[in-house]
Amino acid sequence: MTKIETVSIIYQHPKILLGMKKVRFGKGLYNGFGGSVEKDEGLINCAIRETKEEAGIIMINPIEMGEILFHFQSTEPNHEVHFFKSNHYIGKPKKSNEMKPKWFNINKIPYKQMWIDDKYWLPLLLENKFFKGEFHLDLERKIKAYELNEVPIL
Ligand code: 6OG
Repeated sequence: MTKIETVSIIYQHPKILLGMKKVRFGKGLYNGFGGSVEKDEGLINCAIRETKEEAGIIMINPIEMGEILFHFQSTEPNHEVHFFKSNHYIGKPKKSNEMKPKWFNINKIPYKQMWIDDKYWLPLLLENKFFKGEFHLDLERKIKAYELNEVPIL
């Protein structure tokens, strides 16, 4: 089984908006906003809905920058994650039950408190590069193997 999910990063140079995840998968880590795509919902609609639910803001013109397939050594299903970037939004970021939003300067991204894969794809996203990849994580959620490539267009 494969779960299809989105992650959205708000980028207003020189800052990005991340959220501290308070529940479930990735609890205690900063990540973009997102979650699983619902039945009959497109990727972009999922990205917008999840960001609204988790950070209270409406993303304007999110762009899909990358796609990564994650394999886990546990019973966790594979995650096919689609990464979006948006430079504009409506509203004011506020905390929800799932996430506590916080701005970070791009020179001070808290990679040590993020998923191990983030330091590979996030710099590409911030440089406006499209990417596609696959990561295999072990039981300690360290990287066993990975492949990540820039692609001309997704
Ligand atoms: P819920 O299923 O709790 O949302 N996600 C990942 N993000 C990163 N950086 N690395 C991963 O694999 C991920 N696997 C899933 C997708 C889970 C959220 O976490 C993202 C969703 O936004 C190592 O609703």
